[in-house]
Amino acid sequence: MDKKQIILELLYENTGIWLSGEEISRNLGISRTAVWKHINLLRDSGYNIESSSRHGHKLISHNDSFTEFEIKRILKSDLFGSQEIHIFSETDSTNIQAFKIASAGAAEGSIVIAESQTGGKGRLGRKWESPSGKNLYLSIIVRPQIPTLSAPRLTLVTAVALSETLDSAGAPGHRIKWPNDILFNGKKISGILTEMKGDCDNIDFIIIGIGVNLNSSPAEYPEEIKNSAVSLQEITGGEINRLDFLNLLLLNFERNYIDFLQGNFPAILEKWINKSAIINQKIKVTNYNEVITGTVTDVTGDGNLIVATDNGTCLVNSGDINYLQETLI
Ligand code: BT5
Repeated sequence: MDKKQIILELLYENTGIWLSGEEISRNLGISRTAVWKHINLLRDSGYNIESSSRHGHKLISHNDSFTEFEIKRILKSDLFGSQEIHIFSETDSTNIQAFKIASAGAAEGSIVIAESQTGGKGRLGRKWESPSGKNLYLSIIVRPQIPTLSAPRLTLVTAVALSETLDSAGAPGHRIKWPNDILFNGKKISGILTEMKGDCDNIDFIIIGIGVNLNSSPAEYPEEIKNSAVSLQEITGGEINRLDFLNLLLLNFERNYIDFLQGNFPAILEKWINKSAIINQKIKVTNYNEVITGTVTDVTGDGNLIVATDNGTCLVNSGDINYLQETLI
């Protein structure tokens, strides 16, 4: 561990208490001038540290930016976040970076986080707006030993983990929208983009990309989505601690993912169906140039929709849906 990290640990152990420069310098075997240098570097990376020539140094707070130290300090999950952690202040897309890292061999449980994305990806070449320093842009690397055809189930597993996290973070009134959105009062708070490397027989890895609007405000979005996006802060009225949210999300994801690997997908799907309230909904499905309208009568064991239309029953396994008669849950 480098000296800066050790000083940080000492400061955390003594949060709110003065720690003399002399004690730190003795502990680390470095000069007091070197201690000041490290303290200043910590300030630059978002730590609010009070210093006095008489008393020494005291940690007051941290500004909520993502650092490996903070993530490791806060995470309670066993696997996710325990492997490689890559943090970018700005990158094209955390999914693109995760894909590169996974291709180079990163283990299951590795994560990629960015403060901002210049090319945040949605599905089908769409864009995910990613204002800086406010939200969560996360990609998780998984390497499940499952048939390739079961891979799309992971989007539903992730949606359930997100939904449980939003329940405890102050937005229990949200709704999962098939296949990969989370809405609150009809506005989008989160989206999931699952990408895979593998062939018909074998999955090499899957990247689960999650974007959640945590502290952004409408002013930070382009005109097209100003009225259709919402953040958790707007819902709860208070600032969201992004590290706490990340911890909760990874814990919920880990629990559901292990459940999924152990063959309990039906129970996860049931939670998904409840939170999507999709059964009996009248919907319009757009899939490239094809549009169908009808009523959802059931959800298959894989999370596909069975839709009764005027021309018979259809199985819907991709596309975008719109509710024709909005029923709030
Ligand atoms: C999604 O696509 O909803 C998947 C979004 C996944 C984003 C994460 S961020 C971390 C990781 N790295 C990436 O590069 N991506 C993932 P889709 O269902 O296609 O929805 C995209 C549409 O949502 C856009 O066309 C906009 O209408 C809308 N949109 C874009 N940004 C938004 C935002 N921040 N909040 C709400 N709606 C947004």
